[in-house]
Amino acid sequence: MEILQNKVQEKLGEDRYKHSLNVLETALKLAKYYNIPEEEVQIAALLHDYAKELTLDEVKKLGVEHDFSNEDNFKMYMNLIHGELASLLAKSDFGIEDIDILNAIRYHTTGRENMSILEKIIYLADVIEPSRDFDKLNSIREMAYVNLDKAILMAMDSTLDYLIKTGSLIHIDTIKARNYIITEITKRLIDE
Ligand code: DGI
Ligand code: FE
Ligand code: FE
Repeated sequence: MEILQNKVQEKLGEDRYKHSLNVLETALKLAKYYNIPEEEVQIAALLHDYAKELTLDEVKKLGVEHDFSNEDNFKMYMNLIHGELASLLAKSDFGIEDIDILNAIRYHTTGRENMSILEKIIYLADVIEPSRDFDKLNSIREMAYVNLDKAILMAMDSTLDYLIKTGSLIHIDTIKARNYIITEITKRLIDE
């Protein structure tokens, strides 16, 4: 794990490395609370943003193609695909084969339908780690230890608010993930 941590430190600027350690710390707390094995959480948390500072050439080499014709496009797509890129690198550079870990890394930005507990923990830890600061964050932090799905829905709503305010394109996985969680929450209300 130390080797992994050092490689992440080499690859990322200081702030993003600190963010990764914060996500690690937050994810481990959630993992303990929800009885998830530590090792998977550690790997996924440390690597989730591993690809975020890749250059255009490095992204092209990994074979993930989008319209990178200008700087703004590249930035937007990097926001959306750095999870996918990191999951590719987790496999090729670190030999990670565990599909749950790879999915947690891959879908940490948008979420997706039917997320595993590991995926949910990484998604949420990324949003609520101690250096984050936005409206409603404290209520999401509290909800994280009451109802994981409800906390994720709140986090998704905040992200959507932000995306709408900034006129951003909304990824279909973001919508699908939110619809799925709402359905789950509603189902559980009916079951109870
Ligand atoms: O990598 P981080 O900054 O730790 O966090 P992240 O991977 O959750 O999110 C990266 C950025 O992606 C953040 O500014 C929000 C944005 N994002 C999340 N969902 C969508 C999105 N951007 C667009 N355009 N569409 C989405 O659906
Ligand atoms: Fe990220
Ligand atoms: Fe992150």
